[in-house]
Amino acid sequence: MQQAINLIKSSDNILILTHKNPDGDAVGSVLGLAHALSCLDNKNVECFSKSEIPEVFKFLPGVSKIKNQIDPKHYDLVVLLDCAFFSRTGVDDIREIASSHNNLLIIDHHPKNKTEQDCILIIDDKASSAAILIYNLLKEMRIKITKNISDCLLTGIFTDTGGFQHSNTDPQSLETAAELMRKGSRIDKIAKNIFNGKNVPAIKLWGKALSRIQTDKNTKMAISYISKNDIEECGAKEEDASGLISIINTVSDAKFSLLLTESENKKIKGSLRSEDYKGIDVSEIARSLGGGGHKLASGFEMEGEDVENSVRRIREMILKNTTTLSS
Ligand SMILES: [Mn+2]
Repeated sequence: MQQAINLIKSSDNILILTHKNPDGDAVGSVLGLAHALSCLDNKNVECFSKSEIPEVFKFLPGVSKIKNQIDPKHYDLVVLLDCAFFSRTGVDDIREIASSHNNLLIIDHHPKNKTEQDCILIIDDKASSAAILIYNLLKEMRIKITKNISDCLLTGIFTDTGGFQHSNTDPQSLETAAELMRKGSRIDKIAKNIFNGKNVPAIKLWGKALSRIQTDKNTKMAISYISKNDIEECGAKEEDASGLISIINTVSDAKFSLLLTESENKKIKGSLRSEDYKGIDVSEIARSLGGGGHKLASGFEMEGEDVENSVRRIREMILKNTTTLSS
């Protein structure tokens, strides 16, 4: 931690970036850290996300600071948040950044055995969110937590714990949330923006996916899908499917749930969820399909154009590849 603090203090030009398809923790952590470092003297802080920031997070203060292009200049420090590999940021030619910075700091809470080389790490896979790690870092640096910082970090904790409902909700998450509420942040406002700000096209899209949920005896999963056609017909956006997997995951007699989404450029995106008491590690399934993530929330991406065919194909692959299903 001290090494990271020294590095931050001695860097003037700092670039903060996160994984593509950023979630609330990614966006909240980037902005929380950016607000905090911008308060320090003589720091130029820039933020990057390859993907557009989902509409539901646009209430966060300073969201327009996140650019989707990197200014190709020299950075003293690049901070990678909520992931441990440049490849996760979706930047095509990573050498453009990698060669232009002196130091790399990774702050992440995903379980892993590898990270980028030659970097300073703040990694804790017991932490419910990257936002908690940022909070601890700022406390250690004695940076005053402003309302802007706390809104961003609380959003990160709130979303990564599924609104304090997932099994990663621990005393540290609640204590940190309480601290952030004392700075003036309000969970009800965050919840309203994230869960209750749905537009009609998004709800219609959820309806389509929910109406075709199937449970599968062999794989023990609840599965549904969204095609590009659905998104078009509903007048929705791909990001409107975010959060839907949690509803599919409420099917009681399934061990885990899977939502497949046909996305741009001939890719099928898969989101996997389970619950602690169901005794399954979905990250194992995700890894067998070329993805990764947490034990109870993982994802993968694969080539494919036809989502209905992919449902069949992926079901077979899951049956073949996964040993935990027999447990
Ligand atoms: Mn996270």
